[in-house]
Amino acid sequence: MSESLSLAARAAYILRDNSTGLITKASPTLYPHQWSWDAAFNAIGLATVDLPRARLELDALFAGQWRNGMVPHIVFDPAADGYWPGPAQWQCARFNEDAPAAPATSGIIDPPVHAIAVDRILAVAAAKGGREDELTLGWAAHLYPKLLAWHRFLARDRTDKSTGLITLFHGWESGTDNSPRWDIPYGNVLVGPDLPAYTRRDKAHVSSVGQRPTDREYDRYLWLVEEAKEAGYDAGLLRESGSFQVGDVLFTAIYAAASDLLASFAARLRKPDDAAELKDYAAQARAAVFCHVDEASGLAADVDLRTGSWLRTETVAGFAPLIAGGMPRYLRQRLVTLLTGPRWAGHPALKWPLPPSTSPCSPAFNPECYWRGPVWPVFTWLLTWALHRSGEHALAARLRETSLEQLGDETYAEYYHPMTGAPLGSLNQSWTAAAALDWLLDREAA
Ligand code: 2M8
Repeated sequence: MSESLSLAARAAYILRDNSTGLITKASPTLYPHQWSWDAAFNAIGLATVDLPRARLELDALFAGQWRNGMVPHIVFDPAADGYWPGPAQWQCARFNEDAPAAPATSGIIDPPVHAIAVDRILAVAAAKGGREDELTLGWAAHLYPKLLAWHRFLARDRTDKSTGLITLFHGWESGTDNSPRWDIPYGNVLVGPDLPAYTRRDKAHVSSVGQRPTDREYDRYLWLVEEAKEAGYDAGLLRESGSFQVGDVLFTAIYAAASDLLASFAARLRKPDDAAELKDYAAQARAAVFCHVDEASGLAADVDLRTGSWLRTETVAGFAPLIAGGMPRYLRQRLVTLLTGPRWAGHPALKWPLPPSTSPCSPAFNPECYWRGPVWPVFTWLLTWALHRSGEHALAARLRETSLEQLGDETYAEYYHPMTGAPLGSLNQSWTAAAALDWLLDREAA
């Protein structure tokens, strides 16, 4: 079997094995439920091998959408156990009348990559043509109002008026949970004595606990869940009471790109008013990201909304402007040079020239720990997608090929040690397999 075939077969097998028949678990044991942004990436990978399952993946996720348009970061599988905090901790339907009684969900959000996924799925279906193309187009038209409600929710409930950035009330909402980008705002989260007792379940699923966040971090994570419940999962109340409030440049950039794509789809559906509204969201979000580029480093900076300070830690989220798209060429060149240079993918100590989650030059860099240093293939995929979109095809192809080399051990790990190349976190992680499948399709098309 050729190397590509073997990689593809194993990746497809992982996605099949992680399926419950309805959803794809984010990973076999560490994350036995459906995560929102994982589902979107997984659907992209599934589209390459099984279009009906790609469609089902997003349908199942949107079954958990709240009446106010919010797409929760987890839709729980009632048959799965072993993940904490689960439905009993979130109790969303009890605290917020917009939450569905079933399926049970979490009460916070994930980055809005869904319209990006729909766009990719439509492209794969169009290349196939025939009945699958027709079915997929019909499916996307049916999903469209739900996507629009989701984007409207983010514009209405989560856009910060002063910075234009999307506001997050929990680090989990960024998807980059313990990234050092959040160290300062988390330092101001004071855990009260009434934090409920809990037992972590995640540490049992990794080869060393140093790969996961610390217990101190988990206290804060749970504390913020308690705060959110107290506020009835209401963004207006959380703006008054939340002890963690940040403007996230990466989330906002993803929102800009996804709103652009959804606007194009709205135009295709002959909904010019929606298209104009979505274009507006995209333009405002993009402008907010560009306004937060730190002149000295060239990277975009998040904002601690409780103090107004910019958060300048060198994390991969700083490349948000590349993801937002629409950058003037000279600014894009500057970011591309930075991305491939010695502070990032060109750092001499790296096993592969791929961007780690935190720059090895940053004092916060930890090569083994979760979002504090390892390379995340799914994030590299997002960068290759964005680079293609902005015409940087050669670099996108280089990162794709290097990533496929990285995945050559076929462990499909959640993240990798940037210096040794060791697989870390969960093995057989769905979104890593999904990224590989899309890269392989892209390689074939090249
Ligand atoms: C990780 O986050 C969850 C909490 O949401 C966890 O650690 O329990 C993050 O990497 C997040 O981005 C991802 O969506 C999730 C499932 O893969 O795992």
